[in-house]
Amino acid sequence: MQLHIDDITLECLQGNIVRQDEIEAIVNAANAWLQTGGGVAGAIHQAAGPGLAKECAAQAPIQPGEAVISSAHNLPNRYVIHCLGPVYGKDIPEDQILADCYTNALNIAEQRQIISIAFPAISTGAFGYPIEEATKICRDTVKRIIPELSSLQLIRFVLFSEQDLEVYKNTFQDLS
Ligand code: AR6
Repeated sequence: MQLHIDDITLECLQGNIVRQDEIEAIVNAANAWLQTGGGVAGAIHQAAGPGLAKECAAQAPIQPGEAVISSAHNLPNRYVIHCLGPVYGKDIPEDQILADCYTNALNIAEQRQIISIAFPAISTGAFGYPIEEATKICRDTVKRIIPELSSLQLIRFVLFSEQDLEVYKNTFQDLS
């Protein structure tokens, strides 16, 4: 699914975050220590190689809602932007913290004049955020920030499962 708002293209597709070859920056659903883990963090660190964890160690730990940027090492991308999402029911207020992840990641991308970024569904795996609620926060946050973007041209949402893609498609179609 593709949407065009102002000069920005929004895409929702099913796939693997480490296979977004033409995207300049991919976003990691990180842990506070910016080390490997399960899900997205495991896939990103495995594909990037050990240099990623080494580079990231100096910036850790990060707080829920925070985002930091690193190079992408052996990944096909130029950068990885690492976001620590809220643990659902624990990091309060989780909606604000999740919104901060998207805002901070997009602001860092703008500062670096990045033109394309791909997000996974932050916090909706090990951190337990219900996908429908998380997707609405993602949509509303991106909608709010779009008028401020000048460098980014493509924002892609990469969903691992077909069901999650359906939720994204249904939620984002409200924007068109
Ligand atoms: N590509 C795209 N999406 C993926 C991939 C992938 N390769 N793998 C999983 N997903 P999660 P969180 C989906 O758990 O909830 C880690 O262990 C997955 O189906 O990666 O923010 C870290 O070390 C889900 O919808 O991130 C942290 O401790 C979404 O990506 C913790 O998990 C996010 O799932 C972070 O938890």
